[in-house]
Amino acid sequence: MRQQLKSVWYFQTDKEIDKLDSQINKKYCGIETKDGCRFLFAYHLPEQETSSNKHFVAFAEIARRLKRTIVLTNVGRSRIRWDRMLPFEFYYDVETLQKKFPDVRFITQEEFRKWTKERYNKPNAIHARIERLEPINVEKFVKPDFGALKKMKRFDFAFDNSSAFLQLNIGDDSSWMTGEGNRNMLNFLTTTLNSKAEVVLLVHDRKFLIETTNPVPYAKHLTNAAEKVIKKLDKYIAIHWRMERGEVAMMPECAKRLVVYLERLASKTGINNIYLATDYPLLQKPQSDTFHKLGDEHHQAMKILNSSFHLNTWVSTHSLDYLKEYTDLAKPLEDELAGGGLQGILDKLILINANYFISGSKGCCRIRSKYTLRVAEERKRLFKKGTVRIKNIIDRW
Ligand SMILES: Nc1nc2c(ncn2[C@@H]2O[C@H](COP(=O)(O)OP(=O)(O)OP(=O)(O)O)[C@@H](O)[C@H]2O)c(=O)[nH]1
Ligand SMILES: [Mg+2]
Repeated sequence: MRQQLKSVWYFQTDKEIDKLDSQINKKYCGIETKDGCRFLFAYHLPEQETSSNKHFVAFAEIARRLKRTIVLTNVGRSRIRWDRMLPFEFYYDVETLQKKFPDVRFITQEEFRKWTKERYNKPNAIHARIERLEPINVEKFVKPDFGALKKMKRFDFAFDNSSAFLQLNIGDDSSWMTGEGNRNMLNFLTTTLNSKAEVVLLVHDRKFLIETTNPVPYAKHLTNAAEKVIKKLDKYIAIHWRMERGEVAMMPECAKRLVVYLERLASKTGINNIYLATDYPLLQKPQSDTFHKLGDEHHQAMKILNSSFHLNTWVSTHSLDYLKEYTDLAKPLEDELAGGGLQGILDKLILINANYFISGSKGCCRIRSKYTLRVAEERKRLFKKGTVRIKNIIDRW
């Protein structure tokens, strides 16, 4: 390939090279567009899965407004980021996302990477960072900061003196969370990102959303795996214990309180199956990569629970054993299962469908966890729809 590339450079005219590039564009963009390919690549979403998921939908909306193809950024260990090893479709149901955005074109990160590599004249790019700074809805041209971009050697972009590095100020949540503020923010982003560059590289500083964002649904292989557990357990009480940021010293006491709570609930409802979802390390590492303070108290708490009940978990139910079939992804999947990511999604789906859902009280867990709140939100939706198995939305032990 290198050889061929060289000979092309030495013996072809500019016009011929343009023609070759235009063929490459056609191969990856599918359609013959007057302007060639136009991509939006949100390459690093800073939050963990529950929030990043919604952020990605916001980027899809921006791609729609800009009439750009959106790159389906890789995923792994509960993040949506270019440097992760699993394809986007391993976490998410791309078909359903496509139905939500029928006029947006998608490209996998791998195909996008190949496009940048194959091009003779490398695609030109601009870089924009959405910041929660004031004055709001103001763009600033900033000094090129190649920071993370330098590490992205697997892609090839052309930055020249005219390549813009933009800082887009949207202010804090109160400026853009709802209503007119939200519409203004989106219009501002759409206008400022309306560039002729072939690639818009976009990052953001933690939070930004479109008002009515529903999350991207999860991949079919995960909903099927969850469905099997839900069917097998039939009636079950599910607990979400997000230990990170609970008070470490309180953990054993919290476990004792949970045992009492569960005994009462089981006898009141006649349901004895218990499913535990937690960020505690069921295998090697905590299942949240921001969970740094794992102490003896966490282990004691888990011992108390285990000695009181038979706890069903994603490990005990072997519900992710089928991932061994993906031999070409063996290494990233091994890393994933030792830490967190896919199992967090599976747990979430099982929690959503439990007959009873309980989570910790103040001090015992991360009480404002978006993960827990997302489960409650979805249960509420199912309850309102008349799903009979949902007996409560959320209670705290
Ligand atoms: N397997 C598993 N993983 C979990 C569980 N709870 C949290 N995690 C992991 O920890 C991550 C938590 O990140 P988020 O999804 O952002 O939720 P959160 O951190 O509770 O919410 P915020 O702090 O508000 O962002 C999840 O994505 C999972 O990977 C759980 O019950 N089971
Ligand atoms: Mg988080």
